[in-house]
Amino acid sequence: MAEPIPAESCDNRLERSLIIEIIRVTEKAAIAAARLRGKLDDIAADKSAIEAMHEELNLVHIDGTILIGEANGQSASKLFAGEMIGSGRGPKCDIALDPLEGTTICAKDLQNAMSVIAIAKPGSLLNAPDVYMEKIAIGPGYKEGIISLENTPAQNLGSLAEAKGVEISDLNVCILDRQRHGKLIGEVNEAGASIRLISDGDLAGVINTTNSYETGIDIYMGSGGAREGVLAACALCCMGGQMQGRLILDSKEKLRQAANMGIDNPRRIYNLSDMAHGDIMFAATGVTDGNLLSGVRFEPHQTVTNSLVMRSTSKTIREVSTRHPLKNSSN
Ligand code: VTB
Repeated sequence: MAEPIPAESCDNRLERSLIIEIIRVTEKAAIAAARLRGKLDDIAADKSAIEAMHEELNLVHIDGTILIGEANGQSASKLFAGEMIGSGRGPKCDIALDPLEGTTICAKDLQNAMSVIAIAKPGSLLNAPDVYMEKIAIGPGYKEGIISLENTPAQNLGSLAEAKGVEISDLNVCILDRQRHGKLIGEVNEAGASIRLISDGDLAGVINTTNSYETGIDIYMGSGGAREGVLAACALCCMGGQMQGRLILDSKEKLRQAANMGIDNPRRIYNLSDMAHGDIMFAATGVTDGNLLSGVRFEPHQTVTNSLVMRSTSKTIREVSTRHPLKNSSN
């Protein structure tokens, strides 16, 4: 008979076999979302991914608490922050997740929609409210502190160009295509860098900085969801890189929400390790095709998923392609 799993078995580290368990979770959510790919219904796609992730995550042997989850009260009565999740038989952990990062991308079948989860030892992730976050990120291999939210875009681009031994005009900056970024886009353009404007999905935008030769993206700048910011920090914690984030608390309500979550300095700049540190596992499965991951492929007899799974402690990065025989593909 199988031994029960002792809750203390992972006192210092999360059990590494959890890696394979969390891929199942994002695979399942990605397949569910991909069935609604290109159907122009972002709410249905999101809901489908939430349901699937919720079901699968509850089978994983963890005693988990969702820290970064779905916004409570929207399509999500599941996977909201504060929800206890997992079988309860296993290590205590905090979870950040997004069953469908890029709901609109999925609905329009554009690039880089994915299903994402990160699990961490309790207390290792920033408990971020559902607001925007200013972000700046670069990949690994540079001297610490060469970019900062306190610098102008031109200063950051100058430092990065110098560190890379190139001209600013050789750099490509990923920015979300939003009106609020008008000033930033103008300054980056003025400084001479190229810009890759993305319609959504700044998590992929940040991750893409870790492999600039392949993705063509050297640096991420601009504001997006704070929760996506924490997920991006989890990914960089595993892949290496630098990132800063600052919450945008531009109303009394948001300030109150943040204060209730223990954020006493609303202008604080969070470094990568303030947003995510320690023992973190991160998994992402592509929903639509992207330069990071291929999307779910439905074939006559199988469904194929592509995932990325990583651990901060070992810094292993695995690319997992899974073939799900058709009868199991919705299991
Ligand atoms: C941001 C970004 C996400 O949606 O949350 C964005 O972080 C929403 O921004 O990656 P707007 O409110 O300006 O539309 C994504 O792009 C996709 O979830």
